[in-house]
Amino acid sequence: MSCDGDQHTMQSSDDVLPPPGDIQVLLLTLDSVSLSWSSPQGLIGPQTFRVTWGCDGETSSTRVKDVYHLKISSLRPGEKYQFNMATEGEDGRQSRWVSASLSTVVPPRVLKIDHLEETSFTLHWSKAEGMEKVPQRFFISNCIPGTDPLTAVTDDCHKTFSNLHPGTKYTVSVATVLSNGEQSEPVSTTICTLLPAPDQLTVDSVDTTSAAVSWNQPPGLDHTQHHYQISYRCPGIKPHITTTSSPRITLCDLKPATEYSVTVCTVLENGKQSQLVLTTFTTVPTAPGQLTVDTTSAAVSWNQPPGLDQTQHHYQISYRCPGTEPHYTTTSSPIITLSDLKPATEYSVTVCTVLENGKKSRLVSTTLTTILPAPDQLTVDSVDTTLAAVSWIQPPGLDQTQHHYQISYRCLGTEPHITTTSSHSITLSDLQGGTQYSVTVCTVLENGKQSRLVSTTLTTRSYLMELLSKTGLEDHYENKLTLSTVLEINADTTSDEPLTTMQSLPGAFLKKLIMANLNARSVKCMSTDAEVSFPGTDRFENLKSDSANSNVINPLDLITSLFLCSDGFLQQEMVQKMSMCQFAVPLLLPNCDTEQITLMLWALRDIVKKFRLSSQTDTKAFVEERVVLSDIPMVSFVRLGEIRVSKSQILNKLLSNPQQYHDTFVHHDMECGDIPHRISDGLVEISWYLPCGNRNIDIFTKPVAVANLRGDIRSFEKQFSFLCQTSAAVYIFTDDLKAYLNLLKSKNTKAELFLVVNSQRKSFRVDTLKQMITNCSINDQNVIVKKKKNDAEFVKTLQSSVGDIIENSPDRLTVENMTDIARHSGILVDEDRHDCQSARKMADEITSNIRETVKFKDKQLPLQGQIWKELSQLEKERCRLRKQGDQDIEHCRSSLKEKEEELRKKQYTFYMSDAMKSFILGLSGSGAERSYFLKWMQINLDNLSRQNLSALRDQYKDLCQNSPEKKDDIKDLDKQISDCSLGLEHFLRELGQLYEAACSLPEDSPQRKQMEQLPGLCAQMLLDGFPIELVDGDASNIPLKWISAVLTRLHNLVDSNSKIRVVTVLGDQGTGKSTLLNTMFGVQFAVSSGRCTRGAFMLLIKVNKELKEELKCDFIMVIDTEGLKSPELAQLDDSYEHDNELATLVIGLSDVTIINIAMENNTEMKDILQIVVHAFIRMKEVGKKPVCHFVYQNVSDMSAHDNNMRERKKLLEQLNEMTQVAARMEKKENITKFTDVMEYDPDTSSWYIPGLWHGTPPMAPVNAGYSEAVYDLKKSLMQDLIKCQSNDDMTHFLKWTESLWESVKLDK
Ligand SMILES: Nc1nc2c(ncn2[C@@H]2O[C@H](COP(=O)(O)OP(=O)(O)O)[C@@H](O)[C@H]2O)c(=O)[nH]1
Ligand SMILES: [Mg+2]
Repeated sequence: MSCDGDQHTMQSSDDVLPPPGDIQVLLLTLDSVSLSWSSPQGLIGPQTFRVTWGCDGETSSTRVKDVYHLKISSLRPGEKYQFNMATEGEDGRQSRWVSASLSTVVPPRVLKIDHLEETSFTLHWSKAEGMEKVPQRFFISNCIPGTDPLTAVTDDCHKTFSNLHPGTKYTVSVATVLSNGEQSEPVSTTICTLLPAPDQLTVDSVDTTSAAVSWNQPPGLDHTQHHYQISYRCPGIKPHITTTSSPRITLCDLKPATEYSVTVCTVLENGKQSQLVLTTFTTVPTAPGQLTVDTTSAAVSWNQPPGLDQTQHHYQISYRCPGTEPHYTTTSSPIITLSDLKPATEYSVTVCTVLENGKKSRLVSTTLTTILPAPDQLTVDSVDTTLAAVSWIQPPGLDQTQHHYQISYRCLGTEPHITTTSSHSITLSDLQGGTQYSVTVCTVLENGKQSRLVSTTLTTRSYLMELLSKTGLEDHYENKLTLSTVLEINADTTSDEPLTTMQSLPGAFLKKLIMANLNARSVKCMSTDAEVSFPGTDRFENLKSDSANSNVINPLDLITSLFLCSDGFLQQEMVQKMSMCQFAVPLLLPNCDTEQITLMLWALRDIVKKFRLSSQTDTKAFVEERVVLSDIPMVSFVRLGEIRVSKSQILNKLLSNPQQYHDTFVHHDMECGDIPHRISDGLVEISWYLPCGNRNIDIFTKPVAVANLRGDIRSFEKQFSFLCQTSAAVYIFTDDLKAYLNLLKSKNTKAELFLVVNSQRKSFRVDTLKQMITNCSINDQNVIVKKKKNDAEFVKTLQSSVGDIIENSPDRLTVENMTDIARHSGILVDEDRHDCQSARKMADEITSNIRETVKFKDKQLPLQGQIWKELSQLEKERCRLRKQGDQDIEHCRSSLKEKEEELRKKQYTFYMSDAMKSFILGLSGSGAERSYFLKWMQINLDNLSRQNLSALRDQYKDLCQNSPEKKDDIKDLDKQISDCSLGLEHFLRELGQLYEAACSLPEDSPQRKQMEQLPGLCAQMLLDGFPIELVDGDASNIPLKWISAVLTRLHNLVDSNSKIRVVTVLGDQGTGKSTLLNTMFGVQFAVSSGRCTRGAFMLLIKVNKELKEELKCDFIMVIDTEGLKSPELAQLDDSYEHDNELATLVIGLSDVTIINIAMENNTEMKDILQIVVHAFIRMKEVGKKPVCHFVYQNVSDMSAHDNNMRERKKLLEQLNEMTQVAARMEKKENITKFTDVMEYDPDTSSWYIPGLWHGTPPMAPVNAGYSEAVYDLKKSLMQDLIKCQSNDDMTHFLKWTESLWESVKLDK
């Protein structure tokens, strides 16, 4: 509390001392005041001051020393006082007075608000304490902050303010004013007027999910900015809050049949809120609602009306669709499922509540529309390359409703095709092969209403898969056809039934191909047209239909699909036979599905070709080469765009020797050649032209390989660029010059490019040709123009062009060396498969160490050498005791036995050689790897001996033919050849000797145990179709222990199902015995002109399940003999005896024996027969009577059979004579004629087979007549086998072999 005071300085008469400084009021109360001052100017040290105060003439005084403040009490309140002050000196001197005045006035207290209203309030206060009696008034100021104050003066202690703004803050201050005009400090307070709440809150309307609420604007707010805040909630839910500036609101999204409370308040701009006003309402229960609607049924539900919890009631429902009478039904629960509705129809449904007394509520209603059902169970029934059949089931409930279906189908990235049908299925046509389609179907009503879509996907068959399934090869796409299944004897083997199904085509093709039949490519189904054209039908009807096309296949497609479905070994066999037929063979095999291309190196690897260069003509020397290893230049022929001429036919003419045309390549004019190929485009075939050394015959004097790409190079760029990099020249056939200028432009090519164009075409223009030549930088000389209709001149031109290329091609690439380029171009190489590679490594490991064959055999295959020969002789001697002289028999035998045992021991001093260890390891591989290993061994060894032996063989042949009298030289050469030759059989022989030697060891010796696995390996080889040596012709012995162990293992391996029939061929060396068997059975006995191994090889052919019954056997054992020689040569050593033994043994073993006689070697025939008769007589002894066939080879005369009737008669007479002589020798007087010892009918058992080659080798294909004649013989053999009585299995065969061999050894 303070009061104002005024200070002023009073002048004194004596102005020596300075007065005190300014006086200040420190504190002022009703009856006291505290003053302070500062020390006088210029004075230092303690001072004394005199202070006087007074009012109304009444004064008081005091003196203070050394302080500068003073509290004065006991003043009267509300009075004005004068204060004076002076500095007093010690000497009594005094400064002048300074003075100040002030009043003891106090403001009012206890301010209180009363009657606060929206626009008014009353302020109360009390007089200051102690001033109750003092006459006073009050000064009041009232203001809204920020505005000018309103002032008033009052005597009362209260004041009422009115006409205020609602909800507004007012500051009111009050000060005391004394009658003398003195005014106290004001005291103030702040008051807020009330804000009015909304008035008359009303619920205007309530619905199921909304309600409208309104109110009046509260009074006094006309001029005040404001809005309203609404909050509403139902029990258990947080309130929703919203605002509005108008005095009404519609609340939405409410729950039906729920009580809501709503509050509203006014809100000012400053956020001040009025009191809340509240109301409640309950939303209306919902009308019936739809739960689910289906095609023929609908579930409808509603809320139980409020308030009926305790009252028995149910509901009545009525529903109808337009134009029908309503259905009525009742339910006690607030849900019902209406069924048997019509699909896609609008229904109206009404529900009312019914009380027990029958009183009904008002109706609530709703409508619903049943769904249009979509087609059911959409199924893809069948798919082929361009067609797909799709079907579905008519959806339920549409029986009475007119409707159809809309089908839409598309493949990725194309516009959908849309079509409609009224049936429940459709066949989509014009699809693309090997493509995925999505298909959707929906139901459509007459009014256009559509159901939801049902969809499915389908993938059309690829052309490849289509073809494979048509030809029954589908399963073999993954699971490749194997050679041994193809070679199996089955019902078709000798059947000549016409082919009726596509599925029979691959089998028929293979059957013919395996027999090297030139007509293999012409296999086709019997024409179905013939069947249906019975009299009366229109013969020309068939001309229109295209149906014949479904049952035919282009030979090229058949070949391609078979190669795609065959394993490496069958591929090799196919290639082998195709090449014998002079068919082109696949070099690059395409798979049009996977778009992979394979270089067929492995498949081609077994082709060995002979040819003679003109320089060799005089010496009769020739070149024999494995074609994939020889650097024969290759020329390729490709096509750009569509062309008129048949490129393949031109090539055939190009390659055909003048005297005889041959279809090397399949072409348009061949049977079925006009059927479009589906899967063979992209195929590159290869064929070789090889000279025979006769200039009058040879088209080219040096060998050349010709490659032919099927299809347009624009689609097969990979193949094209491969050919450009591997060929010496590429001939591009094109008719349309304009179109493809750019394709050749950027070609990276090593080959010389030739353009072959047809000036016969209308589109031919010289200027375009010129432009193309310059554009593609093709040499002017390298354009070959076909100028005439006739091909002859054109072919000549091509031939001379190719001839030039052959002469001048420096870089030549072997097929083997094409692999890098292939891999580089993204072309697979068939030999890259792991099992082939690992097998090759193992084989190479063995054969790469072979430097000199003789040394290698001594070192690595020591058991079969001299020791084994000695052993064999000892064994025979022990039986025959020819050299015994006059020694005691028993003593002699046991000493021989001792010697034998010593030799066995000696055998065992050789540890198993490295080569044999590796060989056994290779044989122990699994499945394909083992077969690859054996094949690689054969290939490698064959390559080696070709190098080593060719010269020796040449000499041998020369000597035999030209100077047979030089017997010693021949004998010497024979030994050399024998020593130098090294084949798989030598390794197998060594296996046998290892085993036999181990057999003489104690049973539990580890070495013996180790060898016990060997027979199993060899048995497996037999099952795999490899030939195994039965008689070692070099030692002229059978390793009996070994053979019996192998056959016993085999017997176990096939679960004792090892009944066998034996077919044997016997005949002079080089008369085509092996070729005959290979042609007949598709087997691979070694074929060679100068081979000098001797002995007998056996090989197993499976009999198919179906035929086992009829043939009464599981296998056919084929025995090929080698090295039977004419007696003069044989007598050089003891080989005559050997041959005799061999013949006896094999005839004894066989059910059917083929005596093979080359017609030109007629004179030698009887010598062989002599042996045979002896053997047969011995057979008679053991109760066996084999069938015998005489096969005369190289007889192509049609009348051979008739012409030779006399010959046959003579032969039979001679045979009978021989038989009698032999019978006498064998002391079998009851035997008088040949037919006593064997089944022989001179007419049916004689075969005249034309020569193998049709034309001049090496370009001659196999004579179709040869193949057919061999086939006839085969059929006859099969009949013999069926008639055969015996029922022997492998163990019988073994016993037979043993006892036969015993008897052979005993023979003197
Ligand atoms: N010219 C001609 N050669 C044949 C005939 N049969 C086989 N050859 C060939 O004669 C050679 C020897 O054939 P091969 O079957 O090994 O006779 P093998 O010693 O009796 O087994 C092979 O080069 C055959 O291609 C034929 O009928 N005519
Ligand atoms: Mg042979």
